[in-house]
Amino acid sequence: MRQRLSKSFVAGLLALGAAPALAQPDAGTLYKTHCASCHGETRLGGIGPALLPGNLRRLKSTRAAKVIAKGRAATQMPGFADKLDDDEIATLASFIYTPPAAAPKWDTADIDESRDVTAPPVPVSVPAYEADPLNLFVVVETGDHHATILDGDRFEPIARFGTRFALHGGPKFTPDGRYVFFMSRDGWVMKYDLWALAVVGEVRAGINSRNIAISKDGLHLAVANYLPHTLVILKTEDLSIEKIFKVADRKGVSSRVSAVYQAPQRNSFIAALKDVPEIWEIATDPNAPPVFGGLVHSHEKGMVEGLATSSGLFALRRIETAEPLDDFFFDPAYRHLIGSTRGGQSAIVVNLNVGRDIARIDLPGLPHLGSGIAWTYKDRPVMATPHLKEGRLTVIDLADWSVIKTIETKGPGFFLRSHDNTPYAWTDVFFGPNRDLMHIIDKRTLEVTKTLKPAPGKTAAHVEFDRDGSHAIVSIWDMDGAIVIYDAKTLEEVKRIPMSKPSGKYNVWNKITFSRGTSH
Ligand code: DHE
Repeated sequence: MRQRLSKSFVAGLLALGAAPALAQPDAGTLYKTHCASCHGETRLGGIGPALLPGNLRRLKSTRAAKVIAKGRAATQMPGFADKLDDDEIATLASFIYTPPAAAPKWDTADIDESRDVTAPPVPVSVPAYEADPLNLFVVVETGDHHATILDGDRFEPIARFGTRFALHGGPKFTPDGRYVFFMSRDGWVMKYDLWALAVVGEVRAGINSRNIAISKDGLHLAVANYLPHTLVILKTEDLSIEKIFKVADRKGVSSRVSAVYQAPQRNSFIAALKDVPEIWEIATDPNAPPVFGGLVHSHEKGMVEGLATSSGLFALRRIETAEPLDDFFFDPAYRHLIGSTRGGQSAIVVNLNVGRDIARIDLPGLPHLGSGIAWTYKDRPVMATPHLKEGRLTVIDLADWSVIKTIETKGPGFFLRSHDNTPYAWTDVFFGPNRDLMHIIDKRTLEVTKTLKPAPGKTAAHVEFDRDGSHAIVSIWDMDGAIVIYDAKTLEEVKRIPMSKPSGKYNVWNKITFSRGTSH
């Protein structure tokens, strides 16, 4: 308000032909005055998220202006409409979408400095509750940036805690199911002790991160970053840095990392690179044979940290592809991956053993391969994937890569789930007017057997089964949302628990056993 008065005062002076006493503050000054204390002087984030174009891709600038004016519910972001006028809000909204003059850096020292590891307030040697620790669900609630730990037998919450802003991707569990790691789009990695029910550490591994993967032995955690172009490997025990790969192809062309995955049978991490036609495989086996390093050219040593090793732990193998591939589905044996091509019209099958493309599958409508699931259909190994731009699922034969069937749905879907103990696969209709529907598909007939509408008008998305596959949990993606528990046989609702936009839920057992029906 004070600024508004001073502006009209300035306008008055101008009308009288006097020199202006005060000029409209520029964007940098506005940012420093109102935003820097929470979002950081260099916009890298602080209490609040980073405000850089790469981090804000998911927020329209008109929406950003609204958030500046009105604040963000259930967060510490206040509204500034009483301090700033519309022009100033628009100036700030546009400023945060402008790349900074100097590219932000996030190197070893920054990561080290951000690391904070603590012991649980009450250390335990057994779980501090009655529930089966291997049938817990971790529910990520992005509405108010919390996570809930749910007893998967009684479907009762047993803990709830605050997380960083905008978690993305599945949390990853140690093989014994004791610890879980979360990642935020701003690069924060949080370690949580599921026995003590306490946060035990945090580190910021990047500025704009994609996802994390844990090694087969649970000792290493890989963080895929868009900004900077790095793949960071942390020690799961204390979140300290083990290695930072500066990501670039053989010729030195730098690349963002789209995602990193654990390949358990191969004892490796596999990374999808956004900007160059290579797939990286990084050994997580201390005794990995020299084949990993055999493909690394020596001129790259100066460019990519840590490439001196050509065998053993973190040895790097590059698999060259005809074009950059994104969004991977792995067959259950982790011998092949299917990756989508840039145009979103087809997918390439890569044989990971021989290290080259072996088939192309015509898959128009932007397949969401990362949500793919596998099962056995008429004695054939198959997978199915939803499509982000078309209302259908495609079922593919994993023996010969042919399309067996296209299943029509009421709109494009995002997630798909099943469990070996159920004949059904559940898929959402994430986009469009039918986003409140959830289709249930019979894996034996490849037909839609039932369509649910758990909360009319609200997006129903993302399903996860409990340990024995007897129940399926559906999310209602709304600030005033819920998780809805269904009997997986009768397909009837059993219970509903209110939650704040529960974006995903993850069952400890299904994750640590790499169930064919769920994401990994
Ligand atoms: Fe995700 C997982 C990439 C947008 C919610 N998403 C993943 C994974 C990748 C990915 C590579 C697998 C990581 C893992 O679990 O380890 N997501 C992308 C994109 O490229 C895309 C399309 C664009 C982007 O902005 O990054 C994208 N994702 C979204 C969303 O808009 C969603 C719906 C809301 C959100 O929170 O951002 C979303 N993605 C999720 C969720 C998972 C996920 C809930 C974990 C699924 C699981 O069950 O494992």
